[in-house]
Amino acid sequence: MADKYAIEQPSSGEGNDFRSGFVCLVGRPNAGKSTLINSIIGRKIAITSDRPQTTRRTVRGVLTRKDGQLIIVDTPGLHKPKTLLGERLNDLVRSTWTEVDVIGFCLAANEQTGVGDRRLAAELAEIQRGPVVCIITKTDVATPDQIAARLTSVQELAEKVGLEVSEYVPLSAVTGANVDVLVDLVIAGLPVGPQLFPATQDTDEPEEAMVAELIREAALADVKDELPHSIAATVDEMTLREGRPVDKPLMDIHATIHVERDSQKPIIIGKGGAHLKRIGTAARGNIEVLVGMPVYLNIHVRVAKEWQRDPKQLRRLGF
Ligand SMILES: Nc1nc2c(ncn2[C@@H]2O[C@H](COP(=O)(O)OP(=O)(O)OP(=O)(O)O)[C@@H](O)[C@H]2O)c(=O)[nH]1
Ligand SMILES: [Mg+2]
Repeated sequence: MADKYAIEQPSSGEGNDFRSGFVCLVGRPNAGKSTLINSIIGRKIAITSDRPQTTRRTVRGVLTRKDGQLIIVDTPGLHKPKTLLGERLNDLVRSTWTEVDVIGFCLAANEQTGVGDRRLAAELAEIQRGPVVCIITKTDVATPDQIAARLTSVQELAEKVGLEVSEYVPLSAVTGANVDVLVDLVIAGLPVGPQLFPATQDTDEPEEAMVAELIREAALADVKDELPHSIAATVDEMTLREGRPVDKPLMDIHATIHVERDSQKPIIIGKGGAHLKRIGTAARGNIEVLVGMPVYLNIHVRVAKEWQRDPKQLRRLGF
């Protein structure tokens, strides 16, 4: 496969200095990993929310430049698991970081260095093979003093646990400040190698999976408390409506939101279906951008009893 795509490799003049490889973003929940991958790729390929533990699958983004190709992998936030789903998500992070060339350790500038950071740093020190870049995120919502203090405490932490940090990069994925600096230095740290994906491809996420995620994101956006963790979304069918004029295509999408308990179903649906309608409208906007045409979206709500703890249900939902 690499050979096939190597033909498409942009010529670099000198020939053999094109770099390629994988970087994964790891960090505590809510550190801003998914927002950062979207900022680097330049469009929404991973969903984000202000709820911790939003990401549940690895999402790969591909950035191709003249000097190299960076495959950037978003991972779930590493946390203390309370359910089988939580354990699976942590396992996914740990299996992902062993397979990449560079690790981007994300820590929010507006938070204090705490126990969770210490645990994660110590674990990274233990598995370290290649460069680890410390990314101090969300600098737009931190004062210069806060950023400096966070940098110092993370530096001290790295020294204490024996984590070798190749670079510290404070940035904001929201304003874009310093994101280019991160990309430049990560690409420079990749091994010389061929282009692995076609230059026109910016993710290998299947469209259906992205649609399901956009529905989950819309549902996460306005439910309270524990409910975010209980929600899963799947796409049952995605087809082009037949008999439409060529210049006016329409996509029919049938999807399901799964909740864990009977009592959660009316919360998602809302009075007279008002809440579900709001979720559908919000999701549809992003889905239409993704698929590039108008969408008819039908969402069904289903109870999958205690799915976060049930291996069979987890398998059905793709975990
Ligand atoms: N102001 C500001 N907010 C940010 C920035 N990056 C992320 N956020 C916000 O922080 C929250 C969490 O962002 P995510 O990107 O979903 O965080 P994550 O690390 O992927 O979280 P998990 O998937 O739960 O591990 C969201 O509300 C984002 O809008 C940033 O650079 N500046
Ligand atoms: Mg995320």
